[in-house]
Amino acid sequence: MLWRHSYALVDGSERDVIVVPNPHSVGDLDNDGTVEITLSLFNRPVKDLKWHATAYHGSDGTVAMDIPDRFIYGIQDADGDSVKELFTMEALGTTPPLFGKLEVLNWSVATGVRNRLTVDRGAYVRSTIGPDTSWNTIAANGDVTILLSDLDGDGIKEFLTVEDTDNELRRDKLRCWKVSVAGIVDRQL
Ligand SMILES: [Ca+2]
Ligand SMILES: [Ca+2]
Ligand SMILES: [Ca+2]
Ligand SMILES: [Ca+2]
Repeated sequence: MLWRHSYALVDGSERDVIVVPNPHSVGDLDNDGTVEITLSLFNRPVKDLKWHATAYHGSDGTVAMDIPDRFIYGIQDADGDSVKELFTMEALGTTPPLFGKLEVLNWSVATGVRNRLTVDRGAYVRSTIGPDTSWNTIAANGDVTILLSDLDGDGIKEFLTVEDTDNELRRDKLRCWKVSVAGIVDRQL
């Protein structure tokens, strides 16, 4: 074993941390040749009763990235530059909201966190990864990630968001976002 983080309390009292992995949690997040483990953690790595978008260095388990108040819905390289995009939502309570502030972020040791897109009162359209993979999970929703696909066949990937623009907790707007290194732009459905 290289390293471990134990989240169970030794006295057997109630668990004080929630760990939510993603189908793409293990991999090189910033394309620097080293593997990171990227997770949504509640109450860790800082014990502050907040969600954290967290990446641990795969080699030694030390904290590489820690973005408080963020929940991760997708970890995928959408624009093909080998740096993975983090599809996050602002989460201020113990449960991420139905609609929230979405931010697509890049992170690297060299540059820190970089914002690629912000969508207010939004949610990602998500899908389960296919049954044909060799990958498996026991985590709730552990096989769910954002829907990211070349929807119009132009060789550039798109993803979808829904928004609740009038704040009554029902979706009233669907947008398709085209992701390239130059930027993430509304494709105007
Ligand atoms: Ca890395
Ligand atoms: Ca990328
Ligand atoms: Ca496309
Ligand atoms: Ca609405």
